[in-house]
Amino acid sequence: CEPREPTRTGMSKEALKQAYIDNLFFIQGRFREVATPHDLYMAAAYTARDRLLERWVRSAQLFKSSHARTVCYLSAEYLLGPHLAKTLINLGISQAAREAAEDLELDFTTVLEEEEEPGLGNGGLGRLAACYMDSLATLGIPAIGYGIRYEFGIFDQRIEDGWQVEVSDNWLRNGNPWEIPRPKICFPVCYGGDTERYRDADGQWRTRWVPAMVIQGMAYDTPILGFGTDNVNLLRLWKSEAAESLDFQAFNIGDYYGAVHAKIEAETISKILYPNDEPEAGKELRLKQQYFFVSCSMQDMIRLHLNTVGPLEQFDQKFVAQLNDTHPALAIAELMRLLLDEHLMDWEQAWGITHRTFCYTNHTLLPEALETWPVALFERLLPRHLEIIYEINQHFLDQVRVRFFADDARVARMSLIGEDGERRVRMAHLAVVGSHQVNGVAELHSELVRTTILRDFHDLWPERFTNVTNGVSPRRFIMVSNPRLGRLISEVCGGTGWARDLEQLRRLEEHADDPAFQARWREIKTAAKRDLTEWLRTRADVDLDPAQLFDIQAKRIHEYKRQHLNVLHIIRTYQRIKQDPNHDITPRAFIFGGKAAPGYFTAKLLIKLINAVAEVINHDPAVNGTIRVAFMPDFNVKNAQRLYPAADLSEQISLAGKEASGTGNMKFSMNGALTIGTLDGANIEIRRAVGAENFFLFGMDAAAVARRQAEGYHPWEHYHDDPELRADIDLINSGLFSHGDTSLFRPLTDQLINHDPFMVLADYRAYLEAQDHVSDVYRDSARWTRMSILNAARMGRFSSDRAIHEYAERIWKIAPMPVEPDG
Ligand code: 26Y
Repeated sequence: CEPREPTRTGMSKEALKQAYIDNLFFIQGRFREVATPHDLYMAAAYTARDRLLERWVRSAQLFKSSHARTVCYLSAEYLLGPHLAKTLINLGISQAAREAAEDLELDFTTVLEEEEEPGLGNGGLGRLAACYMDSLATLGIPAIGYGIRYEFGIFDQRIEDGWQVEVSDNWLRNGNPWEIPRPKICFPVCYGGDTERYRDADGQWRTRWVPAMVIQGMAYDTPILGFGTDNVNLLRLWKSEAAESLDFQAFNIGDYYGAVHAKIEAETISKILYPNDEPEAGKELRLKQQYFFVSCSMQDMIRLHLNTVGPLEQFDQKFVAQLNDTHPALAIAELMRLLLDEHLMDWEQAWGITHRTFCYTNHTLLPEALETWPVALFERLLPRHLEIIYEINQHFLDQVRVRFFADDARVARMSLIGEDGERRVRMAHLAVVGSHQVNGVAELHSELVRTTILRDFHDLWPERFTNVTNGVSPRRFIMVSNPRLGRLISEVCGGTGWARDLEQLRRLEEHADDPAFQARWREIKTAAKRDLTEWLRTRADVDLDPAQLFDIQAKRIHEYKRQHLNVLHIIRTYQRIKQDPNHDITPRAFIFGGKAAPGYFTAKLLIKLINAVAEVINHDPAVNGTIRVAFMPDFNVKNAQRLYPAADLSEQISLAGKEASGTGNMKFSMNGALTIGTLDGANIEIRRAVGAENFFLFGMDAAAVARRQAEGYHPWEHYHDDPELRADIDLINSGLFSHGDTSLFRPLTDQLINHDPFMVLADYRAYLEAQDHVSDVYRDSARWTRMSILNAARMGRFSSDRAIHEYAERIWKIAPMPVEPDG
């Protein structure tokens, strides 16, 4: 008889079963008969976690003893998605776990469904951070992800009477088995007060910050395991607390209420994720959040460095810090403060270290999305950082003046402080000046960064600018979300190696015209469509037909993403059916998913419009089910995983020049959806990769958009000149979709006819033509299937592993450090 494997680390089915039963008993305190679904999930999570922790400890030992160079990814958001399924896959024990569950008479899927996902992000930027953490571990690159442990993540979305209703996301309610609290890893974080000058022991003039308030941040660690490796990295999220250790009690003697109030104020800082992807004016708490996590993270990095490598002069050899947009850009000023004020370094040396440590990724060109903070707010909250920013600015502008003599306009444009109107700190300028590399997230986007918003900086430091096109995790978005497709690919590639080397998808190409393979491909797509149909039937009270073309637009609701263009096409199709019941229409299900920022009125009205159109079309006997419209409530990672595998057509229809990259476009295409899209963001590169003949292109490109805008755009002319467009908009205004209320959607339609900042009307005709082409091609099932296979086959480049490899080689200068398998 074979020796029994250790229960907590064994990988066999038998070891997993024993571990599961132990965990149910000793951690949840339950036996099978009385266990709730949540108990069953927790026992499974702990079973996976034990195996994770064992690898984590080995990784940490290796990284520490070898003084490994480490990437610190600074991000205000991480949209991780459920842990359990991904962890089992990365451990390579999915199948064993499934069989163990079968033996124990557990429904594996129900156990997985029980997990509440950490929704610590809004959308693309937060999900990108999660994919990058996954790839860093998979590539064996030592990394720490720093962020905020929001007590409430992105709100849950319900749809009531067609409107979005926000419900708070109490994700920690039932406990979080994936995090390890580290009460000993905590740092003070200060706000307010004043600065004062003093002479240090060497008689040097120095500055110290005398704050008005001190709180503390405590670390919560989540281990992140790579796929097919034993490397585990660390996601370290900070929770804010009252700084009781700092004599807080004595300070508040006799003031019990005051003490409780201070505690609440401290805890407020990491309480909730702001559900916007555009800055809101005057949100002091957001600035506090940004400083909070950045200060904890920089203090932690200095502590780690002093514990291992030693002299702070070598800080930038140990660490490189990547700023995920400007949200953590304050880290530049904070590292300067720590080096100058706490470690008594001189300016030149501190600046050299800081500048060599940071890199900055820009994620937006929209002027309204660029972060700036009022100088007055800064002065009140972070007086020392404002002084440091002024000094950085002085050194920087001196450089600009030397290079561009007597060009005052340029100096004003480039300054870290905007002087038009209320004086404001420009965070993107701080990020560029304090970093040695700056990148955009798709080729077009990086080009526009260089030539528009950061043009002056590119003139000064062209070598600083580069591009790294985004990527997504094939583990999450193929293996976890579409296991049927994953199995087929493994069959073709002879194993699961493709999931670490996505270029292997090319092997699918040989089968693109094989009728038997095509039939299997279609069967996988149809099965996913059936799953989604079933889910939508119970959750959204809508009945789809898996034989229809599934046309999906899933992303945040935003005018620049142009969900309304999609709606106009639906209304056009509806009118065609009404006008000619014999009109030969390709049956379609139009499916939407996405959250609107709670304060973004137009986006919320768009959700209402989609649901209103759905209600009419889905119940009109004249339509007879030929077309259907569905809004998937609560688009999050879990639900996204149901959508991508089921899509025939992916809608990527933003106005050219507005979507920095997009990542949903990649997730759809990897799952065999064809794209209808504009020449925007990464669409351009996807089209190039899959071949123009396998992509439905329409609309103006970025240059045409710029020209149209320059010559003066008049949407009213399109409305006037195009009778079908006019009829579609008029139908909305007629009240047909709003029980006779002719004013409900006026804010939307008026905006389109009179302003149309995202040129929906200008692209309307081209979009309809492309959609007609889609309908024609879909009728030729062999042709469509071939295109679908080729799309998936050619998506290798869009793995986040490729993106991380580029960052590591070109930007971070860091090599993998593989953790050897145990024993
Ligand atoms: C300022 C704060 C409120 C804020 C919070 C979140 C601002 C922006 C965001 C999120 C931005 C975001 O998700 N941007 C998206 O990043 C993706 C990853 O690079 C891109 O693919 C996508 O085009 C871009 O819109």
